[in-house]
Amino acid sequence: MKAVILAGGNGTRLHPLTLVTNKHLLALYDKPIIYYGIEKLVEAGVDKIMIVTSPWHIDNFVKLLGSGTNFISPLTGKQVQIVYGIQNEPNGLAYGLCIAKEYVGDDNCVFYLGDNIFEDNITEHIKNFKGGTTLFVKQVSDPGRFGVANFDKQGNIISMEEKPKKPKSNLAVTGIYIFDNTVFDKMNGQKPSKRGEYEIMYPIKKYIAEGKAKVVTLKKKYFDIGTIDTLFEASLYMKNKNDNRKK
Ligand code: TTP
Repeated sequence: MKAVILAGGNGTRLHPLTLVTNKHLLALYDKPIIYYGIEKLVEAGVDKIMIVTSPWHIDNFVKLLGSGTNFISPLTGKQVQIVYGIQNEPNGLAYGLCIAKEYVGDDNCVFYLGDNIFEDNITEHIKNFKGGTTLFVKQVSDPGRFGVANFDKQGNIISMEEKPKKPKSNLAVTGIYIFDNTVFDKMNGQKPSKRGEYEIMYPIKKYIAEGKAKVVTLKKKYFDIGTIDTLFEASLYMKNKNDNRKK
């Protein structure tokens, strides 16, 4: 399966670290943030990736990752293919995904926000994907800051709430999604939201209305690198993991 990694955005909460560079190029312990996502997707069987970023930072991504030379697919034993897309303005996740429309073509795709760090192995979920959308949720202590999905015992999503005041569960929607090819049609005619962004919730709500949205709960460690504190916390976690491996 192909993947589209979003690596644009403003990174305002990480100022001044992101005043002259892109959040996904910052160090998380011993690697740039973008490496972690690529490695997890490659582990899960993805061997073609489009990285969508801003015109100001694309040159640095190309210098760092090139055509994917440092990443070998465990399935094919061949180099992973990395290509690039440009999002002129950080005008929303759905807009970023639309840039990859031609690239994805008739395939399904994993859509991944490059500042998400996760440890679960998602190989089976990609292999067994049967269409619709799969969202990955994670237990958090403050679900009111996130999108929260309400779902039945089979994992079918019934409804979704953005930053709910009274969350019905503590399972937050993360930045890892699998979409079938209809996601692009589902974004047709979309207008920017009140905050001026093309929201990824727009196509997701259509999948929910069709009864084609499922959730998978992540069990292992997960970080969303938005702030200096989460960047520091995730770096420390990776250092401890690395130290324990050496023992
Ligand atoms: P956010 O964390 O919502 O935004 P941000 O990274 O710009 O940070 P801040 O809120 O501090 O300004 O972005 C989530 C992910 O999506 C992140 O990996 C950046 C990416 N992104 C894009 O690539 N394009 C976009 O238009 C937006 C809004 C985000």
